[in-house]
Amino acid sequence: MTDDDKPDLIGRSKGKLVRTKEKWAEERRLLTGRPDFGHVNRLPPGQKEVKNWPVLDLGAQPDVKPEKWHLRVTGLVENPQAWTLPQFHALPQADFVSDIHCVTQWSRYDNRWQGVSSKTLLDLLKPKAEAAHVIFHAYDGYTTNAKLSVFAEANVLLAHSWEGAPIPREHGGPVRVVIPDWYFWKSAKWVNCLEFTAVDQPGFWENRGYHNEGDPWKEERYS
Ligand SMILES: Nc1nc2c(c(=O)[nH]1)N[C@H]1C(S)=C(S)[C@@H](COP(=O)(O)O)O[C@H]1N2
Ligand SMILES: [Mo]
Repeated sequence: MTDDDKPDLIGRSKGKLVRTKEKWAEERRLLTGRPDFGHVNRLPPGQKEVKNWPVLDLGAQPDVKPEKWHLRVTGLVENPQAWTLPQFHALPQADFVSDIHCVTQWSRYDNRWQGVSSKTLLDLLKPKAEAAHVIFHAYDGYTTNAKLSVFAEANVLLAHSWEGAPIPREHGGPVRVVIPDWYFWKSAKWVNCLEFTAVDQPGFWENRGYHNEGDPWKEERYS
């Protein structure tokens, strides 16, 4: 990023919060030890339903102006591309409804997202045969990783809208990732780069004791 592209950061990085969560991972807090492998219940083990939508991040929220936002693609794809927001809106759009499950125990049902499906992106980008992981990079420096097979799931998208309106800055607007089958730390807010790799690259929380995958039904909270 050039300096001109660097968004303002609103708020201060929450070093204390990061250390608390690292400690929870060490202590293996919140685990019930009763996984729901059959996905029988709507609420995964150890979760509680909330009606509001909590904000969780590292504390410093990048103020990414829509006219400055862009998404780059790097690594193992046949057709690397980059999009501005108008170009992103010109791609085939889709609506999705999914539940959010955060590792800090809250779940929020029936979130209505609009954006571009991972399938549309993958059809355009054409990952090479060696590509096995996607690393998400965000404007606040956050990173997280997913297996390409999980990113390719039919319910995954890069979303610009929630409940019919642009995603607000605090929830990752202009564009965030939504991977409903995994805990929400895998859904990068303020996404600005998709990197396709052969070798896995654990991200911010994965390097601080969180699970490398994060299936809420299996209680994959910590590594
Ligand atoms: N860029 C970025 N994405 C992020 C985070 C972050 O700090 N930075 N936090 C993650 C975590 S830990 C959670 S629980 C969800 C929270 O999303 P929300 O604030 O919209 O609820 O965003 C995830 N994506
Ligand atoms: Mo989180």
